[in-house]
Amino acid sequence: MSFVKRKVFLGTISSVYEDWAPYAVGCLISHCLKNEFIKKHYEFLEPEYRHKWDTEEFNLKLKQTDILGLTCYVWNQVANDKIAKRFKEYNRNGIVIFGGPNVPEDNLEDYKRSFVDHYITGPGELQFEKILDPSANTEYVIPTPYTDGILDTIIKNNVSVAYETNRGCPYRCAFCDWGGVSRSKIKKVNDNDVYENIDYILKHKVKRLEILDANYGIFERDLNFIKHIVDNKQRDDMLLTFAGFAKNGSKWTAPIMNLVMDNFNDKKRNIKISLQTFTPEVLAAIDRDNIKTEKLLSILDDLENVDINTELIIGLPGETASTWADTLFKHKELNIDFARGYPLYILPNTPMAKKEYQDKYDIKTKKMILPDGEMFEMIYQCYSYDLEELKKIYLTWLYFNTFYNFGLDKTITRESLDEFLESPPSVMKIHEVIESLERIFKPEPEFYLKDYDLHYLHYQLGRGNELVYFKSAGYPINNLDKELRSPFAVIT
Ligand code: B12
Ligand code: SF4
Repeated sequence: MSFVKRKVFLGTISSVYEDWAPYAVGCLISHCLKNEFIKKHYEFLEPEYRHKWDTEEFNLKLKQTDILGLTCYVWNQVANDKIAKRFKEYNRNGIVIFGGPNVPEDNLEDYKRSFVDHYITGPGELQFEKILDPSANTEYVIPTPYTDGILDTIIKNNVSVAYETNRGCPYRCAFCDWGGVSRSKIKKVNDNDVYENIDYILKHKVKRLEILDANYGIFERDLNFIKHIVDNKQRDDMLLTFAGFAKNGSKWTAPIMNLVMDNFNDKKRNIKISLQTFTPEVLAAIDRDNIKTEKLLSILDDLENVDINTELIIGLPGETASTWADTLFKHKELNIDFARGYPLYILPNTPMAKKEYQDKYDIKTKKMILPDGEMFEMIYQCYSYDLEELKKIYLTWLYFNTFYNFGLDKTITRESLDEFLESPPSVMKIHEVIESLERIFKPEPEFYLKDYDLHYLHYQLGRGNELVYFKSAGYPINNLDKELRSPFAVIT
């Protein structure tokens, strides 16, 4: 008897900045195609990944689809909602499945949508397989979508490529969704599969390979993988980036960083120490006091001429303008040349998103809504700061970022910071930044970001404008290639 296979269309839609091969749904397809029942009864259409997804070809595929599955992240939730609604218009009886980190484990009722049939949280391979084949009873092995050929066409489209040699993280930092129970155990991909997948990726001459492991360098084999990449890479300008390095002083981390810096174009300084803050009280509040700062910094001793940068989070609970300035000025003491600061978001499935956590630290949050409707949640007040203090925290960042990070004046001190806060140079138009911060963090449930506020918070965190001036006035500026694009002018 012949029958028509049901068509499954999956998508991991990229962020607006860069198109990435749809690794997450590639994993689901790779896993499911090992199931004979599924192979026989379902056909997987080529997955979608482009942030400009709304094409004629895409709509044609959507019209043929029986089951639609989408990866939800903070950056693509609105796009996914639009796609799913459109699909239901085309096919009222079609099935929609939402998975990915933006689907909440708690408070699912608040998130539920009338046009979604199934919600999956945590690693999706087994759960998705069960939807397609309820009798499935498979073991969970991290899939190999690249060598299985699932992304064969897409990888040729100049996309960035993500790959994991292990999955999970043993830590539970309060701001991170890996702190969720389902992801806390580290599960390794076997050595052979890693080598084969790396070879496949390199053979396709990708422009960027990002290794997704949360603690790269934790195992000795991690160094061998990098040696293999160095020996076999096919293009000199390939970028090798990392989601996170080992936190508690692995002896493999420094040799890995040295190798990467010696062999890869790294203008954007992807070799980083994810510090978040130096403030002990904050580290305790974010459940990161089990990651020892000294151990993290011990990597510095073994690095050869590596210009390292740190990653920090602005506005963690427990921080004040003064502790934040301590963290920033410590960079000078330690001879770290550049710090990358990110505003704190409250993400679903993180300990920080839970009511008990927010009650404990007296946290008040608001939703920041982007012009395209995408939304992220931020703290405007907690036990250690109110609006006035938070403004000071961001202004301290602006000062440090402008003068220290970009090399305008590496001699800045706490005293010069005080002078700056007292009477900022008029050319920097600080009043604009202050007014913007007041709008952004005003105590209210939500805020629609647009114009200056959008650029300030979402794209540039206040940097850019002042640098245009300083550059045109002939001051030397370093690190311009790192991440500087002014919202108001292009600095060349
Ligand atoms: C690569 C990456 C990026 C890339 C973008 C990738 C892209 N496609 O565009 C870059 C570097 C640009 C990026 C940027 C950011 N990122 Co990022 N990023 C990642 C990273 C490291 C890997 C994602 C990945 O491929 N994982 C591997 C796959 C296999 O895991 P997965 O996505 O969870 O998929 C599994 C399950 O979720 C589930 N599943 C997934 N999809 C589906 C679909 C269906 C139908 C089903 C059933 C199941 C299912 O099954 C999959 C297999 O088990 C993750 C951390 C991580 N290691 O996951 C963070 C992560 C996704 N990023 C995150 C964040 C917050 C950001 C930023 C906002 C950071 C910042 N503060 O600036 C920016 C946002 C960019 C923007 N403004 O647009 C958060 C997202 C949280 C959330 N709720 O969405 C994560 C989880 C990091 C974290 N620990 O908090 N990121
Ligand atoms: S921030 Fe890094 S170390 Fe902490 S839970 Fe997330 S992935 Fe793990």
